[in-house]
Order: sequence, then C-alpha cells, then structure tokens
Amino acid sequence: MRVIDLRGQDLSWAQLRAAVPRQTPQSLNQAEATVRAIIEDVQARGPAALREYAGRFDRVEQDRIKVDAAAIQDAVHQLDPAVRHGLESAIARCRAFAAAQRPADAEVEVAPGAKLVHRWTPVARVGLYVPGGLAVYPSSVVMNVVPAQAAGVDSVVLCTPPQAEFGGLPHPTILAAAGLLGVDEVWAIGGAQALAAMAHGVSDPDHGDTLEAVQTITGPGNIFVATAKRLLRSVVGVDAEAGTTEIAVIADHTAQADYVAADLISQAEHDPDAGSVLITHQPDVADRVAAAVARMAPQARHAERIKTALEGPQSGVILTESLDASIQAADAYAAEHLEIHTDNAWEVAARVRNAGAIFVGPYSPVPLGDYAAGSNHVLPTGGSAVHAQGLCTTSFMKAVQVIEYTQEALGALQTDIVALAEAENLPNHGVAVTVRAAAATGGEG
Ligand code: HSO
Ligand code: ZN
Repeated sequence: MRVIDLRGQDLSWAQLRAAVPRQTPQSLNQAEATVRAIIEDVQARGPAALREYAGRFDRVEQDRIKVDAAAIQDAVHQLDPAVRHGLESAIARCRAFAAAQRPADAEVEVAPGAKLVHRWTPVARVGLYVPGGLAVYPSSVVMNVVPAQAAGVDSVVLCTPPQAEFGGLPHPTILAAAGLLGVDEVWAIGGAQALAAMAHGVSDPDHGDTLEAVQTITGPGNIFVATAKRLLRSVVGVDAEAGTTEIAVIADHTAQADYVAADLISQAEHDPDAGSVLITHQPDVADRVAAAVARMAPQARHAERIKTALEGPQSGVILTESLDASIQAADAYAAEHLEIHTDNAWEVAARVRNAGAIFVGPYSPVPLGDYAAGSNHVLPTGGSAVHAQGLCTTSFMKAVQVIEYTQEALGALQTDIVALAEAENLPNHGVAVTVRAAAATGGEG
C-alpha cells in the first residue's frame, strides 16, 4: 500500500479532498448513448426488446420474462440450511433497525389556529435491481427489500438478470432471498433494460404478465445500471450510485494489527478497484498493519484481486500528525465504511461527520455490517458521504406538508402576505387572502 504522508502540511479542505486516495472516476458519458438507446427501445418494443437483450447480453433464449412464483418457492426449499439461517437472522435484525427508523409525523401550531403537519408516507411501488454475473449477493436483496417493506410500500418488484447456467432463471440464491422476504414479483431482466422496464412499465401479453411502473428504483449495478439511473432520474426516484466498495480505518496504538489488516483485506476482496485506506498518526501502527497485510493477503482465496486493490491508487496509508488530523482526513475521504480502532473509540466516532457507516471498536468489523449487524450495506461511495446517506427506511418514504389555518389565523397574516405579494409583483396572491377577509366581514366577495 502506498503511503500518503500528510505530516507537516497545512492543507485546506479542498487540498485534503484531493490528497486522499481515490480511483479516477470512470466516465459515465461513454455509456450514455448506449443506455439511452436501450431505454427508448424497451419503451417502444417492450418484451421483444427485453428478449433480444437477454439473448445478446445474458446469452439466454427467453420465453416468459416474469419468474413463476413456483420457481421462487423451489429456490427457498432448495436453499442451503446454513445460508437460510444466515439470511433469516440478517432479515430479523435489519427489520428491527429499519422499523425503528420510521419517522414520526411532526404536528405544530405555529400560531393560534395555524396548524402544520409534516406527514410521512411510503412510496407506493418500488423496484429493486440485483445484479448477476460475478457478484451474486443475496445479502443485497435483504438490504434493499427490508427498508422498503419497513417503510410500508404497497408493492416491490425485483429485477435480476436471467442466467444461462440456471436455464434462463435468475440465480437461485437471489430467488431464495426474495422468497424468504415475501417478494413474489421477480422478473428476469438485467442491466439498463431492467431499469427501463421498471421505470416505464412493460407488458408481456404472450404470458398475461404486466410489470407496473414503479416510483423509486434502488440497487447496485455496473456502469450501465448507474447510467440508466442517472437518465431515469426525472421519471423515478433513485438511490445513490453506490459504486465499488471502500473501507477506511482510523487506528492508534490500541489497534489490533491483525483485525485491521483482515478488515482492509475483506473489502479489497470485492473488486480490484476496491479501496482500502488506513489512517493513523502513529507510524509504528502503520508498520504493524502493513506487516499483517503482507502476511495475510497472499493466503487469501482472491489474492490476485486483493493485491491489485491494495496496490491501486484508490488504496493507501495516510500518515497524520495527530488523532484530530486523522479525523479530518477521514472526513475528507468520506468513506463508505469507516472503522475506529482507537482509545475511546465511541467518542472519536462521534466527532466524524462524513461516512456511510461507522464501525466502532475492535469487535465491529465491516463484514458484520455487510451481512448481519442489522445496519444497511447499501452506502454512499466515492466520497459522496459528504452529502449522501445509506439506504434506510426513509429512502422509500416522502413527506407531505399539510396546512390548515382558521379564518382568524389567516386574517392575522393578511398584511404580511399582501406586502410580500406586492414585493414580488404578484398582487393576485394577495387577493386570495383579502377576498376571504372581505367575505368574513360581510363585504364583497
Ligand atoms: N461490502 C459491500 C456489501 C457486501 N459485502 C455484500 C458482501 N456482500 C458494500 O457495502
Ligand atoms: Zn463486503
């Protein structure tokens, strides 16, 4: 891992943001023309277009695109019992945390007779995209479906690519996870075409199937999926473009080098582009962790991928002057996952502003959150944690503001509203108030 030595430098926020290790962003523009054409084609030709893409991209000759409910139940029955146990325990903890995130409505009387309500409602119907290919993550089905259900959405549809290996059905573990969660509408559609189908809806009259359009789409995916989300943003709500996994660790002399090394390696295992970053103000801590990484990484099943990730420009060791400076560096990096291995870890964590999720202390490794902690693993990457948050119950909700004033309460504001309406040269805004005052005093309406 390369070393970024920030000691003795007095960097501005912008300089610090530029100094932290990061992958050069892939250009989304290249994919844009392709994805735009796919979206238009799905809108125009519906199932015929979807079958054509299944042949071209997934090498599957597709008849029925919607997955039969019996296939979902079969997948549940054939699921490895240990995996089933793991998924069920994850579902239970995620449900408990997601239920607790349901926001309360706020009701305020800002003046006598002036009532305001901030009323939360779930999105009616949501679509979840689960990628196929190399990354088969049933855990991601849990992470997307649970908060949607906790929000109280009316219906969920899941799209995931058809797999030649499984006779054109989606991966059985994905189907099983959907089944365990009670999701019964699954369509075998992959990539940008899946997002187009969910955003605009599609009918397959040959089988009497209809995919009703959704209002929000979440879920990870490759560059084509990310581009589709961007292009469809005006049609549907989308979650953040959660990209390649990253982990940062703030460590001091109390850190167990093996724990830190194991966690840095765990996320590097996802992808050669994954980012693993150690931040410390104690060079001997950096040395100990580097030694542990050097010992553990070559023995990993995915040693090649891990080596590429750890040696890439997106990974590194940041040396700082002090714990304060480490916190600042972590804020500038704005990690998807941040682990704190320091004295008084909880207090250090409380001082961090920017991270998708913070894992506090020696016994809270990121893979705990990836699978089983109960927190969500769909988190903002690429430094977007400065403004974005991970998937949660409110990602599938929206608030509507409800207003009710009495005649007296409105009357009390008449002069103010008329003055502001005049200032904006919109006098009939004022009339909407004065006409009521006139009616109230028996004057002309
Ligand atoms: N670390 C990934 C999530 C994941 N890990 C799924 C294992 N499976 C992004 O947070
Ligand atoms: Zn992971």
